[in-house]
This record gives sequence, C-alpha cells and structure tokens, in this order.
Amino acid sequence: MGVDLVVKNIGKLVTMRGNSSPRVGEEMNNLEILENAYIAIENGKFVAIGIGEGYEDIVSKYTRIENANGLLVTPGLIDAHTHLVHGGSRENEFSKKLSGVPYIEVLKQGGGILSTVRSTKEATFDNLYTKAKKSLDRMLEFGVTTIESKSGYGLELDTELKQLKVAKELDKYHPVDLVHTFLGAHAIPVEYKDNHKQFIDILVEDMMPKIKDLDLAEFCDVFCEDGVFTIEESEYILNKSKELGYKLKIHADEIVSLGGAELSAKLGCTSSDHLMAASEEGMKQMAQSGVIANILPGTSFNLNKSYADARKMIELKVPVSLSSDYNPGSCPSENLQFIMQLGCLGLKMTPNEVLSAVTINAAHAIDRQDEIGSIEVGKKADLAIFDAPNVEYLMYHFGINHIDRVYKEGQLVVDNKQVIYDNK
Ligand code: IZC
Ligand code: ZN
Repeated sequence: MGVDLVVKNIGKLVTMRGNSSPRVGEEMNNLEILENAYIAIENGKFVAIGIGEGYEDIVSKYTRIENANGLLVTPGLIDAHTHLVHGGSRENEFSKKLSGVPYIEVLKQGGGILSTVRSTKEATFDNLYTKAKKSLDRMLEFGVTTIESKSGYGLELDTELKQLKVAKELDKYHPVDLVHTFLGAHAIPVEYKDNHKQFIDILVEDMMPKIKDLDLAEFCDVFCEDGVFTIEESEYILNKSKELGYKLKIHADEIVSLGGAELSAKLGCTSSDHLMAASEEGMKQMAQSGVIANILPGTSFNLNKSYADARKMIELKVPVSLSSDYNPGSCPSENLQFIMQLGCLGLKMTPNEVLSAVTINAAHAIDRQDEIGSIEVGKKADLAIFDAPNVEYLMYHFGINHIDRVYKEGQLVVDNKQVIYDNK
C-alpha cells in the first residue's frame, strides 16, 4: 500500500498543527497558512503535507490526485455542542419570544424544553433517526465532520435511551463522527417540579449507571441555570457522574451569573458552555484549570441576548471554542459557518481566532485532540475545501455556504455542496 490520495494545488492550507495543548491568547490568531500546498492521505489519515509538486516523490500509479484549484483548505470543522436528536420543532413559540417573553419563562409555563420532551417521547426511533440524519447531512454540507450530540429530551430512561441509541446508530452509518453526551439533567419534569431531589436521585442512581454500562455516553452534562438546576444540584450530579467514569460538561452562566464558570474549573470539566454571564473570576479559574470555554453565539443571536465576553477570555488565556448549540429552541440552525461569522460580528473575534475555535480547540472540547482538529501527520484526513480565497473571506461574505468539497477520513463525502456518500 502507498499513498491513496493527494490533494494538490491548495491556494491556502490552514494546518492548525503543532500544539498538543489547546490554543490560548495569541496562539489562536497566529496560524500556519501554507501557500501552493499539497496533502497526502493513506488509509484515511494524513501522511504528508508539503509545498508545490513535492508529492511526486511519494505517489505511485495507484494514487488518486485531486486538484484543489487554488482554494482554501482547513481541517474538517467540529461542532462540539449540539442537541441533534429531538422530535418536533418550536416555531409556535417564536412569536412569543419576539414579543419579549423570556426563554426561561416559556419553560416555566411548561413549554420550551418540556415541549420538545413531549414530541421526543411521541416520536419513534425511525422518526428521530430520519430527522436527525437530515440535520447531520446539512451540517456535513457546511463542512462539519465531527459533532457532539446530547440527549436530554426524555428526562426518563426509555426516551433518553432512544435518543442515545439513535445517535449511536447515526455514528455507525453516517460519515460525520458523533461524540455522545448524557444530558438527563436538562430540565425538571413537571411531575418533580416540587421535588427536585427525587428526580436527581433517579438520574444519578438509575439512569446514569445504566447509560454508562451500555456505553451510550462518554460525557455527562447539566443545564445549570436559574429555574433549572442550581449550582449545588449541578455539583452533586457532576460529581456522581465523575465517579461513574463520565467526563464532564456544563451549560454554565447562560442567562444568570450563578458561578457556573467557577464550578466548571473546580470540577475539571472538559468544557464549560455558553458563559454569556460568566464572571471574570470564573474565567480566570477556567484558564487555570484548562477548561475549554465553548461559546455558542447562535443562541445569543436567536434569543436577542448579549454575547459572551470572548475578548476577555482570550486576554485571560482561556482556550475558546465555538459551537452551534443546534437545538429547536434557542438555535434552530445547523449552519456552523454562520456561527463562525457571528464569532467575528458578535464576539469580536478575529477570523483566525474563529477558525482555531471550530477546529483544534473544538477538538479539545470533546477530548478528540489526538485524532482531529488539525492537518497533521497521523490524524484523520478530515478536510473542508472552501470556495474562498482566504480565511477572512469566509467570515466576511456571510449567510451562504462556502463549501466546495468535504473529505471525511480521506473519502469525498460532499461535492459541489451536496452530500454524495452512500445514503443509508
Ligand atoms: O431545547 O431549549 N439551552 N437547552 C439549554 C436548550 C437551550 C435546548 C432547548
Ligand atoms: Zn445546549
């Protein structure tokens, strides 16, 4: 066996290689960008990266040689926070939100997350699979090659299992790789409204061990928010999940500054997500313990809220990643490129910082930094080819899909903006 594939004539190749720890501060902005580059791939992994016609020495008559036509190439994008698998949609709440009813108020009235819980319970496995697959195809068409996928629309064992099994099945048959998170602590079911303790006991004593035993989730997550799970409840749930062998994530300081950022640092969460209301002290502690700040600007945009203070986080050397938060309530969009544009326009990040945030730092946010997130010998050959001359152009020309082609582990899976894999 030799080199299977060479992609040559890459106008600008953003490698993101060379860092074993997440990029912080200036490192997020200082990128290696090779001009007139090529990439060689063997068995789905990168085996060489170079300039000009250097590949001629390593190819054989069996090597396929493809031309990037002078375009921009980056590592496949990573969306490290999605609520991919769910039933129904919530456009019925859209006018309510537009008229100023807060997100949490809709939840308190029995809508919001609880409305999606009802739709997800009603949906069959096949309904959920078909709907999630359609969204996953869209994500792939925007250049996303790995995502994190959360449960949390069952709030009881059977429906949580149904969601997690749909995600596992998609991981098996779809080119996009999925990383699985149990988010049973996403809301308090109506019947436990006045007895949180009883619900939390079911979560930690029944659901979490069973889901771990079935190997259906690697991470455990909690929606820590005023009116949902308190700081004390979140700490208890996450500590229990750590004992069971889960890695930790938290929805922290999204609406109210409760100290979620501080808690994520104390517990050593892999990522702490949202952080629109995070305190400066919380950010400093996150920087110290190396928690990834996974910022979700699509939610700020959709809920008409303020944006997280990404500039402060970068200044304090908190590693920042960006993700979509794709969900039917606060970010009903699969378009990670639009999220990247909001990274510049809403979060005031530079285009280079944004690209670090959706590649190598997003890989760290899901503990996949050894496999993906950069174009580097030995890593999976996940590539996005953009019909764009440079990184700035991707963020500047907003609201469209810039993708030309996508490769997942060396296989062409999107051509001319359309998925072309064997569609199961
Ligand atoms: O369905 O509203 N923020 N959870 C926490 C969500 C958004 C998802 C939803
Ligand atoms: Zn979320």
